[in-house]
This record gives sequence, C-alpha cells and structure tokens, in this order.
Amino acid sequence: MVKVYFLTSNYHKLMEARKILGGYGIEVEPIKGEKVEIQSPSLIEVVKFAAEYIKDKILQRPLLIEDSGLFIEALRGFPGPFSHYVYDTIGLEGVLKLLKDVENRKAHFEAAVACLCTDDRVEVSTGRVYGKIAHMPKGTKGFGFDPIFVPEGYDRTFAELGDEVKNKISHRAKALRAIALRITELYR
Ligand code: ITT
Repeated sequence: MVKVYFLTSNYHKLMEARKILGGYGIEVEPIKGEKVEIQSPSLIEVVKFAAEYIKDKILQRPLLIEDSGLFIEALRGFPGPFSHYVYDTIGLEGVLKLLKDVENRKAHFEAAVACLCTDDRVEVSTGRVYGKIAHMPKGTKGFGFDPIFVPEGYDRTFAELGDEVKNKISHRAKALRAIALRITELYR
C-alpha cells in the first residue's frame, strides 16, 4: 500500500481524502506543519508556494497540501481564497445576507492539491464542482459551506447529501483523483 502524508489542520478534509484516496489503495497520514498561505486569487499559486516553503522543513514524501474555497458568481468570486476567514468571521448567515435579494445564486467550489514528490518536484491538480447557493442552511453533514451549497443535478445541499455523494462529485474528489493517478504511476 502506498502512503501519502497530508499537511492539513482540517479534520474533515483529512477524512474526505482518506475515503477518496483509499479507493486507489493509498493510505493518508496527517502531518503537522506550517501551511503558509499567500494572498492570491489563484489557489494553484497558493499551494505551489506552500509546497516550496515546506520542502526543507518536512521531509516525508509524497506530501500533499490542499487549498480550497467557495467562489460565488454574483460576488465576483468572493470569498474564494479567503473562504476560511469568511467562514470564521461572517459565517454562513453573513454570506446569505450578502446574497439577500440576489437572483443569481451560481457558485462553485474549487480545490487545488500540490503533491511534493520524492525528488522535490511539485505536481499540482485542481477540481471544481458547480452549483448554487441555497436560501437557508440545510443539513448537518460535512463542514464549512456545505449547508448552503447545492451541487448541480441535485436539489439538496452537500450537508444533506452526505459523504457518499460528495466524495463522488466534489472539487476535492476531482483534484485528489487526478493526484492519485499520478502517485500510482510514480510509486508503484
Ligand atoms: P488547511 O489549510 O489546514 O488544509 P483549512 O480549513 O484552513 O485547512 P483552506 O485554507 O483551504 O483550508 O480553507 C478552505 C475553506 O473553504 C474551509 O475552511 C471551508 O470553510 C471552505 N471549504 C473548502 N472546501 C469545502 C468543502 O468541501 N465543503 C465546505 N466548505 C469548504
């Protein structure tokens, strides 16, 4: 079994990564360390910088670093890379307030994953899931903005749909599946 290390402080991300990568026979071990997040509208740039920064500080390989966010069309992509901060400050209710009386509810989640390989090369993959912002929070599963995000093709939020559906169609699932194929090529 191939083992990868995942630099994250988010327990839910870890659990999702375990389920998704487990399907490829890849075991995921969390690792503690500093994830330096530059201010950039590009999640790819954020994870690339974080990977370069940590290169000489954490030596375990392959090492995964993920950055993700919710991009709301009517708010020109806000909160995007600032999703964690916005969640901790104005929260779901604050975001819903910003969208009060706004008809365009289109949004997407995006994830970028950097994989720091044995030779210190950085492989990056991304994934998106499109959908819309609900009018009120619903559901108790998942984390973050899951209670207000309704993925395309469904009429329930990620927090109502739960892991099984989310891990098939989510931004994280798409980004991690692409990395899983690369890891399988490199480490088997
Ligand atoms: P690490 O940086 O330690 O990995 P984090 O939670 O700080 O954990 P990010 O900086 O990537 O992760 O912040 C992304 C935020 O976007 C996250 O805290 C949620 O609020 C939101 N988010 C990302 N993916 C999500 C998902 O699948 N479901 C719900 N909200 C999500």
